[in-house]
Parts: sequence; C-alpha cells; structure tokens
Amino acid sequence: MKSSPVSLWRLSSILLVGFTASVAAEESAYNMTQGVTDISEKVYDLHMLIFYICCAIAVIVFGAMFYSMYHHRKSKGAVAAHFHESTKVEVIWTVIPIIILVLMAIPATKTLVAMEDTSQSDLTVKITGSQWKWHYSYFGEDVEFFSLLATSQKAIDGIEEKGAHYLLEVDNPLVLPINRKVRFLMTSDDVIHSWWVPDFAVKKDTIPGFINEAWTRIDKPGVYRGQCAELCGRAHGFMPVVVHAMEENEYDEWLLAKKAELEQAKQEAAASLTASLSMDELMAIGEKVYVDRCAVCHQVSGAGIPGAFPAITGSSVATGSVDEHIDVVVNGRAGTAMQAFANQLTEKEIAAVVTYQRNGLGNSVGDMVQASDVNQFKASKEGQ
Ligand code: HEC
Ligand SMILES: [Cu+2]
Repeated sequence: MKSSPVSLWRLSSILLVGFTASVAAEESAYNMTQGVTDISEKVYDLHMLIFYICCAIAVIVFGAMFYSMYHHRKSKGAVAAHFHESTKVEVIWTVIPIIILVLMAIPATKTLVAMEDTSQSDLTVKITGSQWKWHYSYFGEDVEFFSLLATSQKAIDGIEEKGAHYLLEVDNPLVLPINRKVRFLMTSDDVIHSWWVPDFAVKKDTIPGFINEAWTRIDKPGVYRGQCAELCGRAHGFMPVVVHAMEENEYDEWLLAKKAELEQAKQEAAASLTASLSMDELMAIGEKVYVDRCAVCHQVSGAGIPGAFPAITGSSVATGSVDEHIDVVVNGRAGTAMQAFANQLTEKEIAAVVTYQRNGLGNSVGDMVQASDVNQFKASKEGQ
C-alpha cells in the first residue's frame, strides 16, 4: 500500500495527458477548428496554449490536493496543523497566478491586435444582416446581392430527406479570393446579427446604425460554412453563411461574370417595366417570391403567426387599396419586422407577389398589378 499515492498521482496524470492529447488531435470533432487563415491558426494555437496551461494547473493543484488527502488521512494518525495568516504563503499564491495571467495575456493581446488590424486590405465587402438573410456588397465593384437559405421548407419539415449541408447552404454564397486581404464592414438593417465563419476565426456582431470591421486572408480554396451567431428572431437558425474561396484568377473571372449577370438582370428589369404579364404568369412568379421571401413570416398558407406576423389571408391591406398594398411591400413598415423590399426585389417581382397576395392565399380581389404600376408608385413617392 505504500506506493499507492505515487501510482494514484501517476494514474491521474496519465489520464489527463491522454485526454489532452486526444482532444488536441488534429481536427478532432470536439476541438476548435484550426481553420484556413493565419489568424485562425493563431487563435487555435492560443486556445491550445491556454488549454495546456489549465491542464498543468489542474494536474498540480488536484495532484497536491489528492496526495495530501490521501497521505495525511486521519486513519494514518495525521493531526491537522493549526497555523494561519502566513504572509509568505499569501504572497506566493498571489504572485504565481499573476505571473501566469500576464504570461497568458501577452500572446492573447498579440493575436487580438492582429485580428483588429484591417489596414492595407485588397478588397472590401460590406456585410449587412437582415431578418433573415445576408447582403453582400463589393466596394467599388458595383456587385451586390442577397444570400438566402437554400434548404427547402420540405427538408426542414421532415417531408424531404435532409441533405449533407442541411441549413448550411445558400443560393448565392459570398465569393472571395484566396491570398488577398479582405476587409469586412458589417452592419444590420434591423436587429443585431453576427457573421460567423469558424474557419476564418471571424465572428463579429452586425449592429444597426454601427459599422464593425473585421478581415480575413484565406489560405486555401474551398467552401466554408458558418451561421448567424446572435439570436435575431424566429428564423435565426435559418440564415447561414457560405463563403466560396477561389484562386485569385478564378475570382477575377467570377467578378466579371457576376457584373455581367447583374447588368443583364438590370436590363431585364427595365424591359419588364413595359411588359404586361398575364394573371397566370404573375401568380406563378408571385407564388415563388412569396414562398422564398415572405412565407418565413406570413407563412406559406398566408395565415401568419398571430401576435407576430399578420395574416395575408383576409388582410385589409391585401384586399384593400392597391397603392397601400404596394406601399407596405416597397417601403415596409418602419419599426416592425416588415422590411422595405424596394431594393430586394425587382418591380416585376413586387408586382407579382402583390398580385399573388391579392388573388392567392384565400384572397380573390381580382385585380392585377404590373411592374409599371410599382414603378409609377415609386416615381410618385420620389417627387414628394
Ligand atoms: C421578417 C418578417 C417579414 C417578412 C419576411 C415579410 N413580412 Fe410582411 N409583415 C411583417 C410584419 C411584422 C407586418 C406587420 C407590420 C405592422 O405591424 O404594421 C407585416 C405586414 C405586411 C402586410 C400588411 C398586412 C396587414 O394586414 O397589415 C403586407 C401586405 C405584407 N406584410 C406583405 C409582405 C410581403 C409581400 C412580403 C414578402 C415580399 C413580406 N410581407 C415579408 C413581417 C414580415
Ligand atoms: Cu441573425
């Protein structure tokens, strides 16, 4: 029995070291990711360093504790000492932790300072959170778009099988070049969201009325996924972040193609202002827009959620004056979750979704709204 305390000590240290080593194993599912940027690497190293320091402290403190409890136990005839107020001990157990804390603060501060240094960036992307999607705008490039959840409602409801990237897939991912310093300017249209991509070690709140800065320089091409990390309302879990990191030349090509695509969409939208669509066409486009963009609040059936989101079925707006209906959709309702869709949807889409709300979802007003009506409405408001 004499060797017991020693083997106990040994056992506990073996257990701890074993646990630490397995947790530290590369890309363990239980550990932080090492990521694909210099900063994420630094954050990971910092995390591991602090973790090992904690482990060492735990081994020493618990080791001393268990050893004393075992070695000086009552059945062995140990008698408690009766000293207190030892200045020497108090100084030691104050000074040692202070030294440890200072030693930990040095690398932590270095990493934090590096994370905040957004200077000398090669490109700037403005990220705007809004319920419940992200908007990306490339500074000086005339490229901007919304990024919406791409997982189907059926998969969410469990009717369809859930894919590999369930709730972590979007229609338009943010595309970034590798090896270039990207500065992010982050803000929000409504409530506080947080743009988080673990692989970049970037996680920053987007706050209405404020602009926060962050940056990244990605080392490896790939698709990186993240989420909104700030509880932002009902569909908080449905606004993922997907970043497609490309080789630099690929990115340049993508940017050109995207510009051309957006330009073409603009021209089509302009052309559609004079086109007159049939009721069937309006309803078909309107239903798609409604399901994609409005149903998250007003529900696919149009029933809304009592107390939070008004029903469209039987709504006095959706069955009342067309102008007021267009007004709500174009300008939103200030101070509520009903956002202004003027810059999110084309005139054609607004016309279609308004028509759909008036003639679908249990309503049957019978009138049609064309893109030109929406355009006229906007023009009349501009003069005021
Ligand atoms: C983020 C949630 C949200 C989304 C998305 C949303 N709405 Fe709304 N909507 C609201 C809220 C909240 C109100 C009530 C505003 C108020 O209190 O005046 C509202 C009100 C309305 C009304 C007036 C209803 C009434 O009876 O007062 C219409 C019409 C409407 N929304 C149309 C749309 C359309 C069209 C879309 C999609 C393009 C859409 N909404 C998307 C939250 C939303
Ligand atoms: Cu959010």
